[in-house]
Formats: sequence, C-alpha cells, structure tokens
Amino acid sequence: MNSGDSADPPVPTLRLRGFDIHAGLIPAAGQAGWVDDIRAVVAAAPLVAPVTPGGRAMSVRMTAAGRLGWVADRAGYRYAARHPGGGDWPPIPERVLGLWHQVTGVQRAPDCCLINFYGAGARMGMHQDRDEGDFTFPVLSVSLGDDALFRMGGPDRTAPTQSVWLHSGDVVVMGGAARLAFHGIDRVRHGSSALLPKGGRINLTLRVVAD
Ligand code: MD6
Ligand code: FE
Repeated sequence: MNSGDSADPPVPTLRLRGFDIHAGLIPAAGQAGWVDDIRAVVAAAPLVAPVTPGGRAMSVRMTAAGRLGWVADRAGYRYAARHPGGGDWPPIPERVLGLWHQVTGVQRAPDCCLINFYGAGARMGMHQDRDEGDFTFPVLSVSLGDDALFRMGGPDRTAPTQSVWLHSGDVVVMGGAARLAFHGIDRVRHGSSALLPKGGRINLTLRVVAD
C-alpha cells in the first residue's frame, strides 16, 4: 500500500531478476518529510566519505541510523555500534520503520538504516550485501532525489545483468533468491529531481543484521 494518502491508488510491483520494484511508492507530496527526517539523522551523525579496505575513496558519502551502522575503512567492511566520529547512531525514524514493516511484512525491526548520498558523479560498483548474519531477511531500499541507473545481476559476477532507472519515491526489495545478487548504481542524473535544492540522490537501505 502507499505510505501517503490512503486514497492513493495501489502501486504495482515490477519484479526483475528477483528484485521487487515498487515504483513511486512514496508519493511526491510525502517526500519532503522523509528528507527532513534524514537531515536530522545527518545532523547527529554526519556523512563520511568512506575508503575501501584497498584504500580507494568511495564516491558516495555515508552515515546510518539504528543499532548498528555499516562502515568501510582500511580495516574492512563491517557493522559498527558507533559512528566513525565516536557518537551513537541516531534511532531509525518512525516513518522509515513503518515502511519496512508495511513492505517487507517482517515483524522484527531492522538493525541498520544505511544512508548513502550521491553527489555529482557518484556511483556504486557492483557488490553483494553480505555482511549481515542472516540472509533470510530481505534488504529494503528507498530512493529519494535524482534518478539513478540501478543494475541487477545474479549470485556471481558473471551472471547477466538488467538495469532500471530508479526515481524519487521508488522502493526496492531484495530478498529470497535475489538476497545475495550483485547490484550497483552505474550513474545518477545529477539535478534530475528538485527534491534536494542542490541536487543529489539519497538511498536508504534497511537491513536486519542479526549479530
Ligand atoms: C543504491 N543500493 O540504490 C544502492 N542494496 O544506491 C543498494 O546497494 C541496495 O538498492 C541492497 C538492496 C537494495 C539496494
Ligand atoms: Fe547493496
């Protein structure tokens, strides 16, 4: 169902390579409230420019909300109980939790809401989400702001891939057979959305870490 007005028509789900894509699930009129919530998280837990264990700068900037945040640095990729600056991660906003329960049907709250910010030129290489302890839970992703080209593959890097443009308000669920599928963001059309005054894209990914 929609997370906005109950009179909104139901949103059809597109299923591609096992990913469920709910286009426009968050109505345009509701998106500013999401951005306000994310700004409050970022004020308490600032975005950081992560470095891969191999020493390469990632082009996205990241922070998180929840019991655990996902971090990348020279020591590796992992979930951490604190922001790299030393503070606690803020709680996951209520509207974000509401969407998780509504869309996934999972009773348990997610442990982590990872926040990725894509400025001009940012992208994300093909990867699996596999730092969690239990892959029976899905990963839910929310796109806000600029359009992004999302590439979906299979359980190994050689599997054929399929791409779809994600727009502001789209929600993707990666679960079941697709839970360990490779995926990434090839490019973002900077300035394609007016949601953020200076452009950019926000992606939230919600995960049960089950540590
Ligand atoms: C992004 N998304 O949309 C990157 N991960 O910016 C992800 O890496 C992702 O969309 C797990 C499940 C869904 C996703
Ligand atoms: Fe991912």
